[in-house]
Amino acid sequence: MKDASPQTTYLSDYTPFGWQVADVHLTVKLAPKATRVVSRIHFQPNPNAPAQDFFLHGEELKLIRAAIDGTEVNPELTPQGLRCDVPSGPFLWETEVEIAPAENTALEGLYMSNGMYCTQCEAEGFRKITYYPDRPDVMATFTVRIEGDTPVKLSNGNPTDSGEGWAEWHDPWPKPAYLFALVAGDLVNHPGAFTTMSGKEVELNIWVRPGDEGKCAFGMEALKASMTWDEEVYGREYDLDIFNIVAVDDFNMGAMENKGLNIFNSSCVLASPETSTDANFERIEAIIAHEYFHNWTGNRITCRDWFQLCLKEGLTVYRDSQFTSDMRSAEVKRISDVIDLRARQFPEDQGPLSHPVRPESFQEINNFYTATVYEKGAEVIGMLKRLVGDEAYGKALDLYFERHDGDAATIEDWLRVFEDSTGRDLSQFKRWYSQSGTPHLSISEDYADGTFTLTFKQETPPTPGQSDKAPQVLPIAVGLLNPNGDEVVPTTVLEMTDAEQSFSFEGLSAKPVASILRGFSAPVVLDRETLAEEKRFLLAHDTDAFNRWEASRDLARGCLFDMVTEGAGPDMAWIDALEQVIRDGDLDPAFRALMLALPTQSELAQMLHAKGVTPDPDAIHAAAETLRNAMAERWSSLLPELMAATRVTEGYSPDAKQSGKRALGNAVLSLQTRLDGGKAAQAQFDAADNMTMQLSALSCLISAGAEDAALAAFERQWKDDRLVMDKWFALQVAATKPESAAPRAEALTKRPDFDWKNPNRFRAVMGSLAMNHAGFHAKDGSGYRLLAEWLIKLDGKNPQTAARMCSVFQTWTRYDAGRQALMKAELERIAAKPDLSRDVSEMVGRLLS
Ligand code: 0A1
Ligand code: ZN
Repeated sequence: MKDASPQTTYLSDYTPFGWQVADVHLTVKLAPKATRVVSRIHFQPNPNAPAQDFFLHGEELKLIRAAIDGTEVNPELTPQGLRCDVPSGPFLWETEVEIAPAENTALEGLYMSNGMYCTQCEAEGFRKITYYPDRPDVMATFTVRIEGDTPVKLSNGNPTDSGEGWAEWHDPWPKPAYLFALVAGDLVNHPGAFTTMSGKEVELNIWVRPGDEGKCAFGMEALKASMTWDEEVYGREYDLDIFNIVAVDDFNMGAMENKGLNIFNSSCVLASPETSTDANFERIEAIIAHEYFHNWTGNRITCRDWFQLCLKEGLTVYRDSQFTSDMRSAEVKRISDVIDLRARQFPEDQGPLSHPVRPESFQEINNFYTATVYEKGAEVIGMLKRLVGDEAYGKALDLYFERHDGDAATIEDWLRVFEDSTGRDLSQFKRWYSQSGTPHLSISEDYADGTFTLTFKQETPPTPGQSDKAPQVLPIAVGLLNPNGDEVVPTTVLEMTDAEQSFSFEGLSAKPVASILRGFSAPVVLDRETLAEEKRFLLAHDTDAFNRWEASRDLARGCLFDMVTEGAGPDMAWIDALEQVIRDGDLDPAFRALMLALPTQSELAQMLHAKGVTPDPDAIHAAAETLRNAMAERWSSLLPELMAATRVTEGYSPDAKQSGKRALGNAVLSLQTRLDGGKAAQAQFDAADNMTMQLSALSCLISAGAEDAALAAFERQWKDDRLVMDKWFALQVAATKPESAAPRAEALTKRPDFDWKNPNRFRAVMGSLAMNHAGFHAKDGSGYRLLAEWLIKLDGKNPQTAARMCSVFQTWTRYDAGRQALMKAELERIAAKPDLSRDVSEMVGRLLS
């Protein structure tokens, strides 16, 4: 268990470490219950640091021996590390510690997953491996000797030597300890090779458990594509002789960018058509790219301290989204990213967990690997690029790599690069990093004498710890259409800096229709009272794909709002307007599939709350069902036609073209299921030869309540495949009717294969429960209760994953008094758990504050 009295760390308290580390030499003698780690570290005084005690982080370590320049010393031990008197000049520090990887269920530090040794050191896990200044601004070269009887032994950098029972690695690039990695086990590799732009040969490997070799080919191609893309678009070349990826089954997050040795949650790298959906393939491609891109944005240039996390994460997410846009459809990627931002980041920014993209304090840094740091952090970079232009962005990035290679940098460094290379003053722009909350943007329009004027007002509601907000720089991309649908003003980026600001367009022959915030050019909530007729016009004519989608989404939101609040019926005018888009065979099927999805029920709850209506999850669910039934009935003759048109006849490929067709076909299947009770879905399930078709058919059957036979067949077919069974666990809870969600989740937890210590399996059941909006918010509190019970249980084993899942309660103050009381009681029950981890304690504290 971690420290019982949580301490807060502040950005403003930053002080450099008093010593520099010249090099680190580690010998790791592996044994499940008693691994010995011998460290030899050359320290020298840091001339740029104030005087301080020599303190090294270390947690849950058994110190066997410590020595300075060969003489044994007796440091003072605390639960967080050790303090020791040291010479005033350079010295050699040596320790030997003992750790027990087999008993490490927190999956942080050195642990075991299915008999394999692996590490996770970001953010502060290295201190569970040995005593060290475990902070990102201490960078050193590492030499690692691994001893043990496993056939494969890997670490960072290049392999230097090996023999019977040992292997040595050397990483020539100075790095912080959070990028350290070690893997050892009975692994097999899927090999590959890459020639870099300067002609260097790089050996590539994806290491997996025997049996998984057949699921590596796609990941390998994605890796090569990422390496090529980073050379072509950012001029970044790989810098070691070897690049290894390892798949592990027990992992708290998606993947980790350790230098030269990326470690992946197996769900984020293993892929085959039979076991992975199109969405899995796309995600795997993006995560492989993300981790690879970190080699420059994160590793070569790292962060000075953990408050600067967005420096590497925002930029790397931005880079991976550019990559996906280039590999697939930029428009579809943008719409998907905004759906995700609104689903995950907006609730965070608009609730008790709201924090700036660069937080100013934390108790447990692992709680800040959030959608705000990652996804809003990437939006901020997108805005910067929109403001300075593509060419200036490219030049600024060149300067960033040139100026800061080898540095542990800050957001100030990042912005200074843009200021120096463009001559812009970015002091106001910097508020995007310090001010939390989502700005609301309202608009009024005026047309007179050929001049069209748009007046914008921005306002950010208060967030925890920030009651007053200053105006932010907003790039607002606008285009104007004339009444017959032709574009008269192409996309123009207006730069808003004041709380209220007007922009005029002259020389127009008629009042135009404005398409505002094209491409979602700034992460704001648009408060715009537009007539439904104008939205339908944009849905039909906008040249900007994002705004075309947004117009339809807005109509759907408005319709559901009226259904919930006024008992109105479905908006048939919207359904008919949408039909024109869905029928348009010239449009990308992936785009049409996105057009068919309704706003999520959680998004509707947020909208109702923002408009002063207490959201009723059951009423929202009922309205969404009624609307989807109406769509199905209205299009009853169109649906079979569309399904036929999306049929893929050639062999399976996860590429954008085929997966777009399947996405549209499956969106149509879910409507068709409402008409035929699951007949078409059952036929698709029986005939499916890939997971995309099999799983979407199963999902339809579950929604229709006709799933028993298919669920059993699926289980028989896939019971030995852990990742596929995660889907089976998840879907039953996510797609079932609300009243069954909690009972079903509870029943699944009683199965022997509910291995709750595996984060993927835990999330499959509990994460899906939270995704079933009306199910989680069941009026009797059964959803809240079940989740809280399991979070309490998980906290004792894996605080990080438990803490991250506490965020499902982040919207608790939106709901009615009864539900609020139930959720509050569960949060208080969690808070009262004896020995609660620092991770969960911080989350629950913030949720209740
Ligand atoms: N840096 C990784 C994410 C990551 C963060 C923390 C982890 O353990 C606490 C693991 C992975 C990334 O952005 O991909
Ligand atoms: Zn990352």
